[in-house]
Amino acid sequence: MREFLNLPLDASAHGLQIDEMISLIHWVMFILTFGWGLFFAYTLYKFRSSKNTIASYTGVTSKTSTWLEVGMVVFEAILLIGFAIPLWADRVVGFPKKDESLIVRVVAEQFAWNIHYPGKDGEFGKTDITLVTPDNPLGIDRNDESAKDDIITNNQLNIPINKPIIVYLSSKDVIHGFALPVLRVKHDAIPGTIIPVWFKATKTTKEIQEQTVQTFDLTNMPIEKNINLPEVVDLKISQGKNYKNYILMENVSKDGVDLLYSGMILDNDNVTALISNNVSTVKARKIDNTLQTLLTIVDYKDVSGNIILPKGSSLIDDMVSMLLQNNITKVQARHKARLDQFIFWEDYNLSDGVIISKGTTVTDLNLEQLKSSNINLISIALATPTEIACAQLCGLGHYRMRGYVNIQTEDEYNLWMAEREAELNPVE
Ligand SMILES: [Cu+2]
Repeated sequence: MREFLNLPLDASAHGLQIDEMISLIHWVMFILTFGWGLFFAYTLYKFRSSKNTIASYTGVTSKTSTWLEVGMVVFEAILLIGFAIPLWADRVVGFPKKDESLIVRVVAEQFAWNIHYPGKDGEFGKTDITLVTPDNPLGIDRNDESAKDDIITNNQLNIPINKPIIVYLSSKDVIHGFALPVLRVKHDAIPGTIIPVWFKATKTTKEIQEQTVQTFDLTNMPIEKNINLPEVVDLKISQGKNYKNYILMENVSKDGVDLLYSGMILDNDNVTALISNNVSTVKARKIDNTLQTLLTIVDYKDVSGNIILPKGSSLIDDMVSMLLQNNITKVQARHKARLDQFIFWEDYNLSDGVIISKGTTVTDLNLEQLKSSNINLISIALATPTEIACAQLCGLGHYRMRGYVNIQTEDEYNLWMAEREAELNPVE
């Protein structure tokens, strides 16, 4: 069942229990759905109208269905009392000893994770809401004795392996969901409350990365296409119509004064401006957002032969307008490979002597270079397999709310912490 559910990799001490619980619940729900489905079909057959022309006023007299229901209640009670509650109790009561753990504060905000380490003294320094600035997101008071050695990081939680971690979770604005999928941690961050969460990592980020290594065959790259760009039309403007999916292709001027500029979207305000200035026709084109997912595979030049859009460019709105203004209406492009969450897991020597080294982010440009050097099989791994995600829709920028956990060996962690401390007290 665990393989079937395709759960993310597990790198925590308590993850197996959670996964087993999830599997168990899926099994039970599968049996329930299947069982009740069969029962439903049986009753449809048994009480079909051709055999039961007159409604029975006594109904079913056997106790089978009652016992079935009682059995289900007992079964679900066992699941809840026997498995789920003990597991939850372990998470909320069985906290590790503070002096054996690393304690950090995580303060969520739209749209970032602020991490606060207490520093050498183990005491979190004072924070003050009036001191909050973009440079001091937690409003830490550096004049406070215990605040002097505190370390603050943004979207980066470094932790040592095999050591209990206690996170004091809170939020500055709305409810966020602190989620560490590979560590099987998920808890809401609620403004005004501090919620302790604990876990222990059993694999380093590097080890997890190693497990995500996969081979990618460049001959499977998305297929090349001939794309027709949207047509530039003379658009008649009239009151009350919606032109929002149109974009201007020429400046609009009246009596030598520019009213609107090329590239503007014909929203209600712009249309009103046109109408009140008696402009009835404009040059415009439709917006096509699907073009952004494409990359050009040849260079595009203007009439004098200058490259205006090199091979490998994204067909974003401005570029599409520029091509159309140069009377280019068709382009050769392919879909982006969408591998930007991966890094290369080997060094590659290109034919022109350039080396793409292990750890570099996979980009479409790199892939083109590899392809032209006839390297087709590449080895890639997830760049941040241990991410901090927000599990609550907390606003329009919610999808940007990403941090990462860096699970390190104890030595690596101590070194990292020493570097942060040195940054705090630069040697004169
Ligand atoms: Cu959030």
